[in-house]
Amino acid sequence: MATKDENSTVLVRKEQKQAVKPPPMYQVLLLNDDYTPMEFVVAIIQEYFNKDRETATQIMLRVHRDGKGMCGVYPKDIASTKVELVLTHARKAGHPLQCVMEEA
Ligand code: TYC
Repeated sequence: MATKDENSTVLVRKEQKQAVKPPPMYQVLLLNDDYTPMEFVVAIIQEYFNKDRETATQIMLRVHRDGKGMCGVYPKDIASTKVELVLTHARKAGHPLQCVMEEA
């Protein structure tokens, strides 16, 4: 924005630095356990993380092998809603599946 001082000199304000950072993003992870059926985990990944069956199977197998695996990256409120939906679904079905979020 341009203004004038008392001598009519045109003063041009320096461009302000961007003050607003993009919101932090959160990874949603599934954790392995010995009891939740593989097929149930695949269905969960398909339903809540919009993956096709093949991708969901790969993610499930990674969790099974490595102990945890990433299902997606989202803004905080969406990540936390997904965690809650997954946990509610798993508990209703009687499975101990664990789902957590961490800053990406
Ligand atoms: N380990 C489980 C089994 O052998 C399968 C499993 C995979 C469980 C991923 C949880 O997040 C998980 N039935």
